[in-house]
Amino acid sequence: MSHQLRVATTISVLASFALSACATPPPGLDVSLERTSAAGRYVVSLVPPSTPPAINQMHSWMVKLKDPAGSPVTGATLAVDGGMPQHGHGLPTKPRVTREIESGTYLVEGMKFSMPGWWDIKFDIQSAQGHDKVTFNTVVAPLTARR
Ligand SMILES: [Cu+2]
Repeated sequence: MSHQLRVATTISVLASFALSACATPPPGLDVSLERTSAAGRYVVSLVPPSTPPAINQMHSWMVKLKDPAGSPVTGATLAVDGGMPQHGHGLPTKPRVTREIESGTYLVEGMKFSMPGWWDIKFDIQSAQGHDKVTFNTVVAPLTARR
């Protein structure tokens, strides 16, 4: 093996190690797309894009809000936050809920994931039902890292 080739091999091994370390979520991570909010005021469903977005591709999600009896919650105000708990950084963008598409279904614009791995997505919810919070986990796969 030439010296040059050995260096290239070492670099690619290091790079793949860094990538796999970055993309290993904790075992048993709950990635369910429907959750009850912390105080039980809402049942929240997260609707990701039908095609997983590429790394660094701007995209939109939908959030559906229901009360515990199953009726859509309209006229809510939602704030979006999140990040990578294993890396200690937040979202690379400031996503916003821009409008209510239909009764109880809200559009979240400006979502972007800058690397594969475990991300959490948090919503702070305010409506006539009261204030509450919910956190979702999502794992961005390295295979979607098309540019
Ligand atoms: Cu990260």
